[in-house]
Amino acid sequence: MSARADCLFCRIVAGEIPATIVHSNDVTVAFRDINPQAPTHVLVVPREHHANAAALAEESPELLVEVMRAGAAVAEREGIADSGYRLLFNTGPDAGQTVFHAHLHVIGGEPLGGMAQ
Ligand code: DGP
Repeated sequence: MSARADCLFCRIVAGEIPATIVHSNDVTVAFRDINPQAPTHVLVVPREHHANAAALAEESPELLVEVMRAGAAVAEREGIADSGYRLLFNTGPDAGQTVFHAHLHVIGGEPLGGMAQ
């Protein structure tokens, strides 16, 4: 799927909006969340536009795997792989999804309570 001019994360991927990039490869980009909920809070996005994780799973399942692999690589690089971290996709408005370009939250760096972000 091609980049969308009205999509915030497409614009970050394109370098049109600044972000603190911590990891990138041919198919994914990872950058720090602007409103971190824990000492480490990174978002991993596919370079291609997909509206949410469910759409990504349907439209490009191999890319979903790459997003998960990038999340694990970020956790290693951030030094939280051994202590543990949360991988989270908010999917749809009731889950609190506010940006409709699939993104994996990588959250950790302290003990995390409950299930919610
Ligand atoms: P969600 O609620 O799952 O759709 O998460 C969207 C996240 O995106 C939220 O945690 C805040 C983050 N965010 C929103 N705008 C920006 C931005 O311009 N830059 C960065 N780095 N993060 C953003």
